[in-house]
Amino acid sequence: MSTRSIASLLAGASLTALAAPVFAEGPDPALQDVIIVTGTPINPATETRVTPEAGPLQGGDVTYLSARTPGGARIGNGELSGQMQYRGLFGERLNLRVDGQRFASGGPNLMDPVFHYAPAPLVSAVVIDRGVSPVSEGPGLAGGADAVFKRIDYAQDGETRFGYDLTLGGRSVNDSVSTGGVMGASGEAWRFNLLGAWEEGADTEFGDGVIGGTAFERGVFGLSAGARTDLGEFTLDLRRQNTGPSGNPPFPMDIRYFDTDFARLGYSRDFGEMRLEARAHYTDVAHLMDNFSLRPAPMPMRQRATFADATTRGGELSVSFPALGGDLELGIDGEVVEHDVTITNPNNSDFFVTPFPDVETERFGGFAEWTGKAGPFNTQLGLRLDRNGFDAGEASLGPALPMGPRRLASAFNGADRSGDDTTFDAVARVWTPERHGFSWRATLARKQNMPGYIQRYGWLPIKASGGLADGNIYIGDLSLDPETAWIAEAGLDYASTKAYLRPTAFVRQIDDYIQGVPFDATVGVADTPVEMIAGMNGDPTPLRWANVDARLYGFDVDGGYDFAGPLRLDGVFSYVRGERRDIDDNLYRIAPPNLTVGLTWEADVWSATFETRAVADQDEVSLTNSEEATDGHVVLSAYGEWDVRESVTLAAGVENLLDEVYLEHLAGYNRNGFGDVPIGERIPGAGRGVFVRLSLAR
Ligand SMILES: [Cu+2]
Repeated sequence: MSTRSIASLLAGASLTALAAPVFAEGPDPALQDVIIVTGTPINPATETRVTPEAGPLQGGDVTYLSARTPGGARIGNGELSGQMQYRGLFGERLNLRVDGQRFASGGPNLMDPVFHYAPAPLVSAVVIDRGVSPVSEGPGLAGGADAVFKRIDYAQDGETRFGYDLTLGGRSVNDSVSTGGVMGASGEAWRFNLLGAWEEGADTEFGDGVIGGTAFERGVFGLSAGARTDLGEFTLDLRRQNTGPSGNPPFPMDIRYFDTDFARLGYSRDFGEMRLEARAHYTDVAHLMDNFSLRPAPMPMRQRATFADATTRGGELSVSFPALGGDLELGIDGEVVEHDVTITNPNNSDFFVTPFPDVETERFGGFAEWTGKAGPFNTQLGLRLDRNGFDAGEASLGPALPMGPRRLASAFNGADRSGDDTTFDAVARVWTPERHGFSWRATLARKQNMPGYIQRYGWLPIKASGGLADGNIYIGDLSLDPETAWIAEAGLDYASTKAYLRPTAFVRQIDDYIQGVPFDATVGVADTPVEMIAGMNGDPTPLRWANVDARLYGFDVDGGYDFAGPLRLDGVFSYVRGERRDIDDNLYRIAPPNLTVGLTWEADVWSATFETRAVADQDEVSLTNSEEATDGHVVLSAYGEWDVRESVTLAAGVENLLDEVYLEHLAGYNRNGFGDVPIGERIPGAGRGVFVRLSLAR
């Protein structure tokens, strides 16, 4: 084994085959996994080579990438609507950020989950909070992740620097292109870059034909700038994303557009040993979806076009300074979020209804986080307290709506829709300094999560479930309590010159876990207005959101071994089990046990990997959500990369070598009549296809 590969093993440079972690990056490897996506090395001190991630290009959605990490999985609700699952939790339970910014999605079914706004060509790294997120990053039930954007950073040497970091990719399985990146200039005291991305694809093919409604298009443009002055550092980030018509086969509707604006102002200044940071941010989402333009149109009477808007205004202020033998960070933060949704029929102006009228939630919180040495241990201790308020406006309906919805609307309008709750988080993490290659770690945490606006305010029986895509109609509950998770984890990180291994076992006991339960005791008997309307809308057994008791536990590990000579083996294994504690049932949409192993031949300027991904059956399914079991499968891929010359890297490969037809357990059930997947069947994985990706960076 050469010195280069030893160094790169530690720096993660050559471990990119499975998007394996970068050990020498970030605040501490015990706390975070860093997946380098492409281009710019994050830490120039340990990495000078351009090291594009050599995993197969599976699309522009970075959740394909986070799914390749321990505990990671992807909820497939559309090519641009993938949700990260982490140790069995997904959706708004995870604390997800795009380039450090928190914001609310616009779609009531999360057609635009947070990472919808992080197209892969713009992302330099996905930083995953291992296990639980630190309280300083905001609330969230357990773990989280940040999709960090590429950037032309301040120059180091006093000279003006021009730089770019671009990715050009294509896949044959859906005739897609995925291009974008950043370009700009910087000096020691200033930096400026433009950013942009364009992605477009046709329907995805699989062994038995095409998957209808999987075409997509998305464009982003914006800028990032910073200035270091005598008064401190100022930063500005502006970005616009226009998502065009993009299919969501597991949902009743498809994306017509998302027009979303992001803005952020930042300020930081050092006063001796104290550091002050402040940020103000704004996000505005405008969304239209419908059930007729990207799938067989229903009769004019049943055509629907739904407008949804969301606005987030937020800010953060923190100071950090040495204290008690470590570093103490004290901060306040918060945001005001507005949601509004209107369902229309484009053929009948008398038909409109507001299922989530003028919902407003606000949060104001404070935290204290101390990082330092406690005896022989490295320690992170955090406390967070948040005050959460919520309110909704009055539902309105057009004259074309029948009596049933009218009665429900007037009951909703007569109810007390406002309230508040205090949530409290505590995190304690310890890990030992690395000794003989070993670092032991343990986490204890209590985390809380507010009910979502869908779960609280859904007064109209419709299939808006915050992205569950289980086909059920849901009804909200104004009196839901916050979810409370009690989390324990233990694991170790081992790294030597030849091998690495990072196993973790975890348990998450969740009280007041919010999920659907049968609407009443007489399931299937339409003896309430809700059940009658739900029956007319296609689900005679609707669910209502309720606080139940749940538990998630499991084990995951990644590891690798560098054989004598150019051969290397890397692998990731994840196992998670989710169950109800109050009744005999499983949690919905939990990833089956899975193992990915890559065997890599690594030469000086090129490498080639043969990858096997084995997924077990999943029959621990949720009866409440009518979830279907899936069979296991094995998918083979091969790919490689070549450093053509400095700052130019070419990657290429074949995914699904044997053109296997397989069902992803976490993909939804097809509801789009176009294409070759029968309605009601789980959406299959992509068929055989080649990809190429060219990365240019300097
Ligand atoms: Cu939508």
